[in-house]
Amino acid sequence: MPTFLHTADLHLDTTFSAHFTAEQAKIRRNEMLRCVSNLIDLAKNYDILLIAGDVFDSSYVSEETVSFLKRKFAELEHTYVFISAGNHDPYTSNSVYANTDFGDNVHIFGTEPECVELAELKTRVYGCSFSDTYSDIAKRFNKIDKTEGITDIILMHADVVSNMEDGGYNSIDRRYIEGCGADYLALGHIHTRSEIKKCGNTYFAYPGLPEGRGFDECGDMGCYIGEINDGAVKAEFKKLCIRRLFKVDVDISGLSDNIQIFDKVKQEILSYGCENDMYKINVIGKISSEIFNIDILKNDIKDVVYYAEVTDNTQQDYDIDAIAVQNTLCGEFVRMMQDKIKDCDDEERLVAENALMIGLDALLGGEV
Ligand SMILES: [Mn+2]
Repeated sequence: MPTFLHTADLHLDTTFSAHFTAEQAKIRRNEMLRCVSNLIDLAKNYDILLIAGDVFDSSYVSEETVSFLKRKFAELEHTYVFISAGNHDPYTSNSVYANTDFGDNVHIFGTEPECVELAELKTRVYGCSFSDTYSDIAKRFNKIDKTEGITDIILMHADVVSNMEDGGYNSIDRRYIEGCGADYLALGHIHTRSEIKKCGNTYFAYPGLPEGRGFDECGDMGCYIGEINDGAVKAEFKKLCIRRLFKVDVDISGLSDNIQIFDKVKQEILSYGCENDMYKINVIGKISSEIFNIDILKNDIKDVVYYAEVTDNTQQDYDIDAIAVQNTLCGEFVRMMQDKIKDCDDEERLVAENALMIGLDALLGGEV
């Protein structure tokens, strides 16, 4: 009955070049190392540390990252470490895996399925690394012959799809999982954590990344910790991330000054996370462009949270009734559209009202 910590997709040495300055990127990369340092400290309490691929973001791995991992793995006196490399860090002859001695307690699976027996834990760990960006290693695993009293774990970077004939990132499907014969299939590849699921007698899960990197990796991130007893997997999520990312829509309709807008945005984003987190703020609603100033908001919000991106998706808030009585081209356009809207059914009305707004934007020189 081994205990385990299951992680995947560490993506160390991510460049972060899309949104960060070089300085910010360096700091963020170091925070990812900090997160993994905490993860390995936590792993000291477990028999097995399972890492299901994409340890590194690419074939470029810094010397600091390699020596950091060697040092931290060496601290794991009573924990076995297993790594099956993924599509971002395939096991090639030039890879870090082929050229680094990570220590006696660390087993990097090769590019053919292998089994390592841990006699004192009555456990067998099976794994295989990607040899290239694309792979179909799952198809080369034989069904496990169950032995009474032995726990079987498969560690693999794989994409769970509805039909495993589709796709090239080592696709597997539910029929495959049901037939593999493992007690636990420890997966990596999908960056969003899954629940611990079960198919036939096999439990399987994606732990997600321990530290989110972009706004498609939002919320709490961490790993699974648990144990396997007589084929039953009990595991729980453990939060590890240093910072969280959130995407938040804030509706500023009806607000009348930029102080009020800032207060509302601040209150809404901090209801999701805290000052140390990172936010992608989408400002929506109807408001006059005379009032809302995105530069003021950007400037004020950067003093409140660690990182914020702000986009303006507000609509111009026109005083339709006032325009309708004007003796101008805009007035004529509004009166014409209002006549049309009167005769519309519900579905057409939405389209016509939208057309009225777009028409006014065009006539009044706003963005179309
Ligand atoms: Mn990945």
